[in-house]
Amino acid sequence: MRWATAALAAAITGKTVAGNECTQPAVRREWRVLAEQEKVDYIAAVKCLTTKPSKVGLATSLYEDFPWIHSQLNSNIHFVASFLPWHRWFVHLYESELRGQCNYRGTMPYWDWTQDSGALPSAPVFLESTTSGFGAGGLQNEFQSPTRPNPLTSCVTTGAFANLSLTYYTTTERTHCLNRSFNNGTGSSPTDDSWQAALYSPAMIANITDKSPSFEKFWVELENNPHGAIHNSIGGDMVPSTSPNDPLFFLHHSQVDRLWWIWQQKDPMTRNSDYSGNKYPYDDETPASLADTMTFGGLSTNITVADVMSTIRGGLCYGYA
Ligand SMILES: *[C@@H]1O[C@H](CO)[C@@H](O)[C@H](O)[C@H]1NC(C)=O
Ligand SMILES: *[C@@H]1O[C@H](CO)[C@@H](O)[C@H](O)[C@H]1NC(C)=O
Ligand SMILES: *[C@@H]1O[C@H](CO)[C@@H](O)[C@H](O)[C@H]1NC(C)=O
Ligand SMILES: *[C@@H]1O[C@H](CO)[C@@H](O)[C@H](O)[C@H]1NC(C)=O
Ligand SMILES: *[C@@H]1O[C@H](CO)[C@@H](O)[C@H](O)[C@H]1NC(C)=O
Ligand SMILES: [Cu+2]
Repeated sequence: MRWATAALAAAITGKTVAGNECTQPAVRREWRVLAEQEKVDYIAAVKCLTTKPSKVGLATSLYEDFPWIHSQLNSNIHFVASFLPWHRWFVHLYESELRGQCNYRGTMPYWDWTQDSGALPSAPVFLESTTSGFGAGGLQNEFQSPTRPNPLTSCVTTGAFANLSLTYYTTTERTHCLNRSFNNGTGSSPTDDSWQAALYSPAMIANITDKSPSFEKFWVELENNPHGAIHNSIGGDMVPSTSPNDPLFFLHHSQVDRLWWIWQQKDPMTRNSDYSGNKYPYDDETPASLADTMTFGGLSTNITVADVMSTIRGGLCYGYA
């Protein structure tokens, strides 16, 4: 982490030089430490993506390419070893489009939800500011509208994304509002209470990052527990395979990537190439390898897992503060 601290003052953008060497990694920061203007700029850039044309041949916007592609590839990118590397590059692609298409000058923010465990809906990301907040959860008794196709839909009516209209729901078209309904769990197990707080508490995260000796152990714990709990506790659009419909998806996955980065920083020489597990879902026969190809359906060329094992090599040049 030494270099990240040293570079903090100087680097807003990562610099790469010939040979793809990253000399000055960009620093990704937590949402709540951003200045108000930085939040405004980030959210304006996200909204700008909804006005740019698709890169993958859809009739919808560049913004909607992300949920669509994620959903198309859903079964290849979850419950497999490439869960972390695939999502690392996916978040990087999103950040690159914000910067390249929408003049965003900052870095990808992350949302450290450990700070909100036990009080999820009060997290600052859910503030209702129309310029700097992602809005609160929606209401199920909200008015009927063309974008509310079923009574269980909780349209977000506050914050900067109050009027966001989304086209895709899993692999089908079903135009709908941004749907967000906090899920307090069923109460059937201790972790179901308080928005499954125990699954992403600081203690749980410390346990996962400190006590996972191998990539496989670390990834499985991270994907199944905190990662899944945040998707399920926010509910609505964060649940189906089109979860990148909710702009919070990217702050969530930036945090997931950060936890991997933290785990790697504990022993970079070993962990920047520690990769193992099942290549395909629910298949113990085929082991994953660093040479495996990952595909992004038109958002990017194919890359290998090895390309993204380090955040300061290949096409990547960032770290976290
Ligand atoms: C949503 O649309 C309504 C009606 O057009 C408008 O008054 C409001 O400012 C919009 N909200 C946002 C966050 O764009
Ligand atoms: C969620 O469950 C917890 C624990 O049972 C409870 O303290 C809290 O009040 C509940 N919150 C809501 C909004 O239902
Ligand atoms: C911490 O991790 C160890 C090893 O994975 C596990 O056995 C234990 O149950 C975990 N404790 C908590 C509180 O999650
Ligand atoms: C909104 O989310 C709820 C579950 O959280 C789901 O039952 C409902 O079908 C969703 N609505 C749409 C339009 O996706
Ligand atoms: C990219 O990867 C996909 C899936 O592995 C494969 O079908 C496709 O042929 C690859 N494309 C190129 C240009 O290699
Ligand atoms: Cu995903």
